[in-house]
Amino acid sequence: MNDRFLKACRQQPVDATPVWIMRQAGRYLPQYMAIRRGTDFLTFCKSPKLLAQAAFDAVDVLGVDAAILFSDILLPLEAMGLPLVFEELHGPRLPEPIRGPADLSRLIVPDPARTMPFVGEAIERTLERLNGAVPLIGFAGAPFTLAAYAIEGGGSKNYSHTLGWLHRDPESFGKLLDLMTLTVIRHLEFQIKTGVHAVQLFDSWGGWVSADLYQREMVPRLQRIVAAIKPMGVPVILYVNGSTHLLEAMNDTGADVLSVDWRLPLDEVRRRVGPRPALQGNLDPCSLYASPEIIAAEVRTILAEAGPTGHILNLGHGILPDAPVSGAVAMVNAAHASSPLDTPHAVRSVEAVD
Ligand code: 1CP
Repeated sequence: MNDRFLKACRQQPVDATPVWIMRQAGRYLPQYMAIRRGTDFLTFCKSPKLLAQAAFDAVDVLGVDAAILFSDILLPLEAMGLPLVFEELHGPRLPEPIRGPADLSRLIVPDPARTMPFVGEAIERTLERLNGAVPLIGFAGAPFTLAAYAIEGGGSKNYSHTLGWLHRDPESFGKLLDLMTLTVIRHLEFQIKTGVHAVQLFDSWGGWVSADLYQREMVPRLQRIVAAIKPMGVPVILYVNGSTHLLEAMNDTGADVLSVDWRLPLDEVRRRVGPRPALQGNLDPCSLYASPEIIAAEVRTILAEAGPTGHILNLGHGILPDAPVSGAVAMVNAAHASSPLDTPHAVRSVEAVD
């Protein structure tokens, strides 16, 4: 197996910087659009054969060093008892959101093997399809992001229902976070037992929370998840979008890899978090609209800022639906053209070491 990705998660030396792309099997990829045609998104997410093909196609087209399970962070919410619909133009929606403590009784902590057998079967089929070529990443939403979807019922401009509840009644909000935490632990354990080689927690909306509240309410729950997963021996990646004010809190979770957005250079991230976690990121998703030469130059800058070990190249958030495939390929090629052990540290990193 190509194990660059797993080695980098463990901060071991690699022959070239590993790379994969968040949402690499999404709408920008003609192969995905072709196999999705005629199947609504939720039916697609429960069709293991199609899911395996989608995950495999992304690896095949891009040449990335890891596959990611094709699923969605919102499926466990359906298993918890919240109806989930997908509207072609608007994306996922939860038409019966929860808005306060009285609604908590509508939620259960599901047994994933029973309520989401299609996830297990998708993992088995994806592993078969990959045939050992690259590792497979499993994932779940982080408790806050899942809670926010359950409360808002979909995307939101200001998360007022969610943050309003958190400020008004942190105790019952904490109960909701605990339900999400248990659900996430069971979901990740299920995926790891079925064979994924690493897991990523997506806290896509975590950046909306202040540093204080994140430290108080989110970090203990994320620590619980990391502590439950760690003994299973697979690396845990924590991704937070808009995380500039949260880097220290993210590091306190004990995650093996911190995945960060594009807003800060990685040498600065490294100075803030210290030597221990590996780092994943952090090309601006909009870089992919530039020429291959510009993309390669931006990747080289990131690799120099990241230093020679413990870096996985990725975007700072998911690839956008209209991004050119050629840009994604240019990004992958630029990472593979690197020889990390020969790459000098960025000047700023050397100063930091001094
Ligand atoms: O290759 C892959 O990564 C595909 C697997 C995958 C993953 C990891 C999908 C398929 N979704 C996700 C995670 C996910 N889902 C996240 C975290 C990542 C991120 O921040 O980008 C989030 C926030 C969701 C929720 C979601 N699902 C949205 C965003 C809605 C909003 O208002 O914020 C959307 C549009 C979806 C649908 C979805 N999930 C996946 C795909 C390919 C799609 C698009 C479906 C389609 O229109 O065909």
